[in-house]
Amino acid sequence: MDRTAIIGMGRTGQAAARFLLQRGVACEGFDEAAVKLPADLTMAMHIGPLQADQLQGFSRLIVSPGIDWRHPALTTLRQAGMPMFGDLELFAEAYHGALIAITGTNGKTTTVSLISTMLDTLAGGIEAGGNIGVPMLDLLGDGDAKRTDPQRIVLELSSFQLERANPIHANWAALLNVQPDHADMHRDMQAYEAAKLRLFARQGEGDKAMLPLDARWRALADELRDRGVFVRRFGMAQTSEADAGVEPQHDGSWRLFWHHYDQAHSIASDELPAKGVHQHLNLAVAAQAAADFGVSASVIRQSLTSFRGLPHRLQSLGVVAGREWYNDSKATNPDAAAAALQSFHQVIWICGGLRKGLDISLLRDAVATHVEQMLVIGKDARPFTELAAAAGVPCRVAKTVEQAVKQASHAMNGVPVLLSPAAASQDQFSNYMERGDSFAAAVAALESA
Ligand code: UMA
Repeated sequence: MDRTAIIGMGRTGQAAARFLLQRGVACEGFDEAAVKLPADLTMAMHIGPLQADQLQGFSRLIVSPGIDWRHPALTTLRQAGMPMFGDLELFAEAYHGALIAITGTNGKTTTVSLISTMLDTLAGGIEAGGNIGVPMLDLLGDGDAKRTDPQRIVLELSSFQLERANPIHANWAALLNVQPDHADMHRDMQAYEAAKLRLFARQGEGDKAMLPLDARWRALADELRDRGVFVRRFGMAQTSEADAGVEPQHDGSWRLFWHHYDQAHSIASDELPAKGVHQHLNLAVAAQAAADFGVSASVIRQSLTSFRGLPHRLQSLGVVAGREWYNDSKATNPDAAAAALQSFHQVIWICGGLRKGLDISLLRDAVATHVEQMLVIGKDARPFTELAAAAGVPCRVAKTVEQAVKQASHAMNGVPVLLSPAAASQDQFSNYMERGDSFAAAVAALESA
């Protein structure tokens, strides 16, 4: 009998189990930590370190994205020929509607959220899922036609999801950027990039691909064009040089633009509540996707001017104790923090956490130019104090978010404070959201102090 082992019983594993059980496939769950399954899910569970031996009798494995693909037990089984995939493989086999897929190191969730908002105004709407937090298999019907599949789906795809599926077919696919991240989970930067580029491997005639304008992606753009893909480019450019992006103006501001066929549409940066060029580039990609699916310019404009940005992404917490506070806890890698720092003239920067093997020295110039003072949180402060010394910026080790907020509030001038850690949160928190919430609570506590 066909039996599937589901490795990792978090959100992805539970959705995969539900999906397979609804379709009559026998499955058992494996997790290295104790997991409490929801009442609607009844299945055999195995808790404890993953061992190749105990998985040998299964016909295939479905592996959650957070489990290292190079886990010794998985490597042994793969070498022995065991079929092994992630949830994206099951999704791609089952879904036949219109698929928009977004990948990249930074900015995916913002882009997917806005695409979802804009395309939801069309008849038939759209559903959003994947790395954004809703398991993609939860978006699909229940297998016996009582609930049908959505007409359109937009997926946020991580390198972990892409690497563990055969190449999928997306009708509209975008790569936002590839910047150093997850060095602890991929063999090297090439492997990380290769995982992301799998997104385009099955695109062809009639599909659209959106790529950054930099020369680095020119060869890929040419290759896709040769296969008949309609290639769009985005970046900081004149409207005549790119399909979408931000166009710098003489006064230092910029205009976000996108195209509807040959006609350029644009909107001034100061009309957009979300802050930062890097966010506006993501918004421009979303606008282009929406235009390509037939959303009118007026609806796109309305969505852009009412989009305040997502929590934990350069999110203003308002003026408290005489200065503005920004929560950018989602900046879990150096490039994300660099983009945030560049959005300010001068800032008090709260940073630090779990470095995931990433090199933070690339932040030196941004720190030297935009940071007045550094306050370091997290268990291993050393790389950050060394960065401060290299950039010539005063630095204190605050250890906790609460201490950092207290120390920042004592700074003499009204310079804004930015939490943009350039590191993951798991040394002190369960995730970046909990870290951002602690920051917001500590800032709010200043008001009552
Ligand atoms: N587990 C093990 N052994 C391990 C690691 C994990 O047994 O070595 C178990 C854990 O005990 C847990 C389960 O596996 O029970 C967790 O699985 P998971 O980490 O894959 O988490 P899910 O809850 O399935 O969430 C995943 C994504 N998580 C990761 O990719 C790490 C979520 O993205 C995603 O929203 C969700 O699927 C739905 O699609 C989060 C994320 O941090 C937001 N993504 C990374 C990022 O954005 O940087 C890629």
